[in-house]
Amino acid sequence: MTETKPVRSRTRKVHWIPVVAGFVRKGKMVLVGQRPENHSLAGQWEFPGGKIESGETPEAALARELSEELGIEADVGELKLACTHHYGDVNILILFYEILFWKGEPKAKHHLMLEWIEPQDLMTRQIPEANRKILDRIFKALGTEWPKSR
Ligand code: DGT
Repeated sequence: MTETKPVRSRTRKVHWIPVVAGFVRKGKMVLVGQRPENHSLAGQWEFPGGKIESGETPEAALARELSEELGIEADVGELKLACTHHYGDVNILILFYEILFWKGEPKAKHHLMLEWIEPQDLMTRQIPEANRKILDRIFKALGTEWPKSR
């Protein structure tokens, strides 16, 4: 009788968290929010958004997050950028959508503070490493040139 060896999978289970974020635009400006104290990456400036819940489409998740965080009714536009990152043992996939139209005035219902900034101001802000490492792609998605002095 021939001995059959157990087949061992080489793939380890990886924990992925899908996240959506919005490039909320007003002319050249984009909206950023400062992450609250009791959350990871506290004090860092991010694009509003959050985790996709089970059964949600990414667009519905972003519309929900923008309603909860900013109190606006957003018309979720084009998917502009996707990236991955890992923090410790967690992997995140972030989908960035353009938000050109919405109802209501954004208010900081979740963030410490909201600010409309020029994309180039992201260079000098404390932003999540997931965003820092793709800043050139973020600038491109926002239609901004990578500063020549770098
Ligand atoms: P956490 O991370 O467990 O403290 O939970 P939340 O509720 O603060 O995080 P949430 O729901 O905003 O999830 C977004 C995750 O994606 C969080 O780990 C931070 C990360 N992230 C990286 N860049 C961005 C960004 O530009 N916008 C948003 N909204 N999240 C970002």
